[in-house]
Amino acid sequence: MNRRLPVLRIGAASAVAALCLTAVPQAASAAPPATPPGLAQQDTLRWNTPKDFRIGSAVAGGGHHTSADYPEPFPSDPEYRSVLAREFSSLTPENQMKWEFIHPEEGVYDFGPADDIVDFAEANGQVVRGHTLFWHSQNPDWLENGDHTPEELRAVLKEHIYTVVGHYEGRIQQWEVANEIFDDSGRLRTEDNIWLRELGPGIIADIFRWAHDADPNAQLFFNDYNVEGLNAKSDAYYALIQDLLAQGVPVHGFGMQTHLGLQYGFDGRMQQNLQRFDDLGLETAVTEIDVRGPVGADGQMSPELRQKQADWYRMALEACLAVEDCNSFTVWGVLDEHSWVPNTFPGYGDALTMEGGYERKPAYDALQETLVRSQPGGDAKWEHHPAFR
Ligand code: 9MR
Repeated sequence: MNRRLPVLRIGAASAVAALCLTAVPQAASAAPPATPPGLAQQDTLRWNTPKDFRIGSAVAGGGHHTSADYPEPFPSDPEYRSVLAREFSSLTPENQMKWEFIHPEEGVYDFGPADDIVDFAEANGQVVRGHTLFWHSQNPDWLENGDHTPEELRAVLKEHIYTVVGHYEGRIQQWEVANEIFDDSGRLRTEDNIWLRELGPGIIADIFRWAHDADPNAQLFFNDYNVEGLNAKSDAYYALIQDLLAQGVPVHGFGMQTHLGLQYGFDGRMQQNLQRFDDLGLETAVTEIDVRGPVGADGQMSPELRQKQADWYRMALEACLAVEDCNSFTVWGVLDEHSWVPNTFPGYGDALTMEGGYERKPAYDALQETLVRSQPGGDAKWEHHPAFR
């Protein structure tokens, strides 16, 4: 992909809206209606995304949402669904494909909530990122506290991957096959990851081979947090992936979750880091971005911090857009009110790009502006919209 990011700076959201209107081209043939259904304004993230690039969101449900004081928004809230469809071209089930939800009892699968997301995505011209097949967290009790022998565990894992990946064959763009397998010092999680502990590191190659066998068209990813910059953890992935590729293991991508905190720095080498994985022939992606900061009693950061947050969103998106095969950028939820952050980090939050009644924060405007700037002269924004398929 050939994208250019001109130095032109556009400050105000209103300028962005004006730019969107002038930069969006008309279709060369089969002219689209002037006002596409569900897309009355060309003022969305999705509309302004380069045609071979996906802007995504997690779909709230499961996990911390199960104990929240709101009904799960995806099944129950038409406005939530409409914003998802309008703003994003890629969806990731936030929890609904994790082991504890999709495989709650041994040999029993519950595909319902994840099926609903995949159906919705297809109806709206969106792709789906599958999350996740191999992790140390959110595993069901029957697995973590069972008494399986290593041979049985291997069979359980293989059956799970064939069943889940096979169930969605042809419908998942990218699978997060292995999630968070290294700790921050770059050591494999051989204690808290049941599979690595019981089966050893050799299982990593097997799960990629099984997933590829079950869906040869899905792109198979590693995924982790704190790997945006150059550090021991990203170095560990870089070495492991080179090793696996040399063995012919079907690894296709590296995902940077990008859960950032304003109290830490932004590693300015994110583009360089993405590039080195790109140079291995991989797809790369920003898979779960949010940018948290200290909040007051109202749950909000200061305006100054919100501006800094917007800058960090912009820098992450610019890094991705600048790398040839960084083709997907996903925010870890739509609304601050649904975010996992305040649950896990009390006193921190305000981490996403919209709040309340889907009001846009400076971070939203920064993303939209960056998408617009990435394609001066315009590109086929409407291509991924169902109205034009
Ligand atoms: O957002 C998810 C939240 O609803 C769950 O309660 C939590 C449980 O671990 O997982 C959150 O999502 C995580 C993702 O699956 C993997 N990367 C870190 C994310 C934030 O914790």
